[in-house]
Amino acid sequence: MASNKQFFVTLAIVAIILPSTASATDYTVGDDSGWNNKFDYAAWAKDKQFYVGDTLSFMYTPGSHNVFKVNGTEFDQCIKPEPQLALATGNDVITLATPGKKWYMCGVAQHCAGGQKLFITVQDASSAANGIFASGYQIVMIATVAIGAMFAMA
Ligand SMILES: [Cu+2]
Repeated sequence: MASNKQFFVTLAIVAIILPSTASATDYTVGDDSGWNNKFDYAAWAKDKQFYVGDTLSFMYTPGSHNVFKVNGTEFDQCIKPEPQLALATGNDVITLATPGKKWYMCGVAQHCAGGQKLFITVQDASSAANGIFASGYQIVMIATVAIGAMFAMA
C-alpha cells in the first residue's frame, strides 16, 4: 500500500503549506488607476484588510510621481522627506513587514496636498481572523491525514 501512504504524505504537505501561502495578497494601489493625483486613496483603502506579508504595488509613469514612506505628521502636513529616500521606479513594490499604521505620499509638486497619499493599518496575520481560521484548518487537516494514514498502513 505504498501508493496510499504517498498520497497521504502529499496531502499532508499540501494541507499544511497551502493556507500560509494563500494568505498573502498583492495590492495594486488604486487598482487600474494606479498611483496618481486624481484618485481617492482613502476610499480605496477603506474596506480593505491589510496583513503582514501582503505587498503594495505603486504603479505610475516614472518622473510623473514617486513614493515616500512617511510618518503621521509628514502625512498630515505633506512634508517631503529627503529626495534620495523616494521610490521612483514607477513599479515600486513594498512588502508590509510589520503591523501598525503606515503612511505613503507622492513628493512631486503639490500632489500630496491634492490627495495623492495613502494611509493604511497593517494587522498581524497571526492575530487576525483569517490566521485563526488557517491554524484551525491546519489542525483539522492534520487530524484527517493522521486518521487516513492509520487506515492506509493497516
Ligand atoms: Cu504624484
